[in-house]
Amino acid sequence: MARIFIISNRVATPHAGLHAGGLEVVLKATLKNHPCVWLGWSGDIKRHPKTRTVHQGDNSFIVSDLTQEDFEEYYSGFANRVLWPILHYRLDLAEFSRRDMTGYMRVNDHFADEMVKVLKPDDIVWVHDYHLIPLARALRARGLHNRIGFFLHIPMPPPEIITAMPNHENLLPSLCHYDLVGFQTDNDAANFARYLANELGTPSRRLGTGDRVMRLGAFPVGIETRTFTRLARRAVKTELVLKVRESVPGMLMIGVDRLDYSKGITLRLEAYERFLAAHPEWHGKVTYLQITPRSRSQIKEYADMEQTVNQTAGRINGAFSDASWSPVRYVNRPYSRTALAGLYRAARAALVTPLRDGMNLVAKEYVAAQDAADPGVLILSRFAGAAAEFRDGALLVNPYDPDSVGAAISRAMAMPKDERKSRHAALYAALLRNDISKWGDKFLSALMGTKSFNLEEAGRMSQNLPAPPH
Ligand code: GDG
Repeated sequence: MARIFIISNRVATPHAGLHAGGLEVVLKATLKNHPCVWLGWSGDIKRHPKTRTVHQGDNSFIVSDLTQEDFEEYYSGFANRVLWPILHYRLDLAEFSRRDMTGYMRVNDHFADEMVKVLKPDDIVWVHDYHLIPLARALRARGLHNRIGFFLHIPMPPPEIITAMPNHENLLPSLCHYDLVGFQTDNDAANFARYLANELGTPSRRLGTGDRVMRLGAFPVGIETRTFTRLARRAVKTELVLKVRESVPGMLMIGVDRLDYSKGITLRLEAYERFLAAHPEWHGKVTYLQITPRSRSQIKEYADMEQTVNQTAGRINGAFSDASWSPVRYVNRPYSRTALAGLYRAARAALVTPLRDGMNLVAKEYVAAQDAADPGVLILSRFAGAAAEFRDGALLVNPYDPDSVGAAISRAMAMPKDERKSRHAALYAALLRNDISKWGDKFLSALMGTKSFNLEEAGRMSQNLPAPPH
């Protein structure tokens, strides 16, 4: 039987602890549909790295340790100090070094070597995210003929930005070794098509490399909508959520983000500060709960940001609190998915204001969690991928303009129930149109060039592929 062979930087192995990250949420949902192998970094740094396999039901998880050098150059270095900021339009934060890029290529080669040991000729390979852009090239160089797809979870900026990255010409064109390259939105796909046209002179979204054709497409990720709604309905009655409700005078507003500069948390707090300054009538009647698990704390920009967010939250509380109310509750620890679902449902509004985001699942989870009879309001950055699907129901804002975000908070708090209900109905319909249960199969059928996805047929097709050109 053919398998889906997934590879991503991190692997959500069974029994792994709480980890906040959109990619894992998406892949876990996808894994339910087909037998999969999932390979990636174990998260451990070892002097003598090992690779081990865990089996659960039809799925296998293969995790490989990295050395300190790999971690510094591939993960902290090139992936998170060059690709992450640049792909989020932040050239100002990129710190390029050739050494890191060499480490990035070396770890990609290492993953390719590990894959070659276990890959079967009929496996369908699906590579995820910016850590593994050159993997298909490394696999083709090792003689692999399988179908290989790539999905980028984060944005693809316009060529004017990408081309500022030193050595981009050695990295981005390597995406042409995939059979299909998927993006979150049409805008991302169009940006990459324009890059290819400018740099390689390719006229369209289908790019041939010998017998092989590389295609581009948009495959916006979704969530398990109905499952999440059910979870939130139960979770709102749990002790934690009831305690939070009781301890908050008035209405709750929520933000949930990994601690990351792309999420715009400081500017968001400043917008809330403007709202409080402009609307004394809301003092004591709204509390903003910001849940922000730490991520990538070893990287300097992240540690700096933690300080800035702490200071901003402290300043707001210092300026506006009284004995019975603090306007901001800022927590750094992760919560269970159930707790998050219940807190979303208990909140009258969500502030989701990234400066740039591939999609943003928090926006989608917040909508799914609402009580349709008395729903909350989603305040959403126009620069999140989710804005393309949520135009009709969300209050779309420019996160760089704290006054306009402050005005949206005031509008959300005062919004009459009928308007909240009609906006929520539009958002929920958009969620159902693009449920995550369909996402994997949409991508995989596009990868195989078939109308619908059937694993057996895909396995047969995968075996009959012509050898790729060298
Ligand atoms: C990348 C792209 C794209 C957060 N805190 C906790 C927690 N979370 C969960 C959320 C949500 C996920 O983590 C975060 O997903 P996002 O999509 O918002 O953001 P990234 O992690 O940056 O994800 C993004 C995504 O990949 C998928 O393609 O949408 O654009 O950047 O599910 O609920 N989960 C738990 N505790 C927490 O405290 N359990």
